[in-house]
Amino acid sequence: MKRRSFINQNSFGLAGALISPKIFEYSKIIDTSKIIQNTTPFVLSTWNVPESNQIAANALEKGVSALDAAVLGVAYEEKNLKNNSVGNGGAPDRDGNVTLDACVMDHNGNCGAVLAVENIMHVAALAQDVMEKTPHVILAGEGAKKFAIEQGFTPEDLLTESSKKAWKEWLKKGDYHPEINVENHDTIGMLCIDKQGNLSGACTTSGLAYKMYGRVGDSPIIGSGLYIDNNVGGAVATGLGEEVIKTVGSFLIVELMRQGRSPQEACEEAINRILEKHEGKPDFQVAYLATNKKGDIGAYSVVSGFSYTHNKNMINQNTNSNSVY
Ligand code: SD4
Repeated sequence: MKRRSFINQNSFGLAGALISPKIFEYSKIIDTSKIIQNTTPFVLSTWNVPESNQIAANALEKGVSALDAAVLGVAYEEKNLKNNSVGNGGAPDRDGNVTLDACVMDHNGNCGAVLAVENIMHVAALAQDVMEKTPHVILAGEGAKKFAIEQGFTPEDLLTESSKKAWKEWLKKGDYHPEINVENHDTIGMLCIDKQGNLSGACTTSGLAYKMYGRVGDSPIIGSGLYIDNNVGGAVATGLGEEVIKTVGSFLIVELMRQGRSPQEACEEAINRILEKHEGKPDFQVAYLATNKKGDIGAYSVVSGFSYTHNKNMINQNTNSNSVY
C-alpha cells in the first residue's frame, strides 16, 4: 500500500497504529538478521504529543526506518484538528489561506522539503516524496501541490470552522504582528533512531498564525527547523522562525555537538546566539530540542513553557521545560 493511501485511510488512533498494514508490510520487507537488536528505538518530539510518539515508537519496534517512523508519527498531528499549528486545522495566514511547511532528513543526509503548500494535509510525507521521487530538495507553493496531486495526495480544505472563527476574531483588530508566544504554537519536530541505529527526522507546521501570504519560516528549511548528521546527532526547532533562520539553529546545534558539546550545552548556546542579538527580554519564543547518537537529550528555550515528549521503549515521558528565565 502506498504511503498516501495508508495515511488517508488510517484514523491514526493508537489501535490503528498498532495494527497498521503499513507496519506489517515493513516488517515483511526488513531483513531482521541485519537489525541490531540491542539498539533501543528512540522518539523525541517537540511539545506534548504522546500519540504521535507512540505511533512512531510502535513503528520503530516493528523495524520501520527512522525516517518512515518520523513521517508516520507527525502525520497524527497533521490530522489532529485540535492542533492548530500543524496540518488540518492549522491557523491560516492573514488572508485566510492555510499554507503548510515541512521537511524531512534521513541518516544518509538526504533531505526534502515543501514550502507554503495549500490543501495538502500530510506535508511531511510530501517532503519525503520530494526527497525520494524527484532530483530536488525543495518544492514550493503551487508546484508542490501539483506534485502532491500527481503522487496521489487528496487536495482538501484545511481551514476548519474553529480556525476560521479565530482568524475572523483576529481580523477585527487586524494588528499585523506575527504572533508567536508560548501558547499558540505546536510545530512538530520529531527525531527518531531506529533499530539499525540510524537517526532521521521530520518537521511539520502551518507556520506563524496570521502570517503574510507566502511567508515561510524555519520549519521546512534544512539546517534551521531540522538537521541530522547520523554520525553526531540531530536537532529540531520551534518558535519564531525568523530568529531560527538567522542563526541556522538546528545546524548550529549539530555542529556544536560535533565539536564536543552535549545536546543540552549545544541547545543553550544556540538560544544564546539569538539572545545576544536582542537587548532586554525578547517578546518571542524559540525552542530547540536535540539528541546525540547515544540518545542524550538537550532542550532549551527563550521563554519557559517549552515541553517535549521523549518516548523510549514505548514509555512516554512528558518532561518539563528549560528556560533562560
Ligand atoms: C514558523 N517555527 O513558521 C514556525 C512556527 C512554529 O509552532 O514553531 N509554530 O516560524
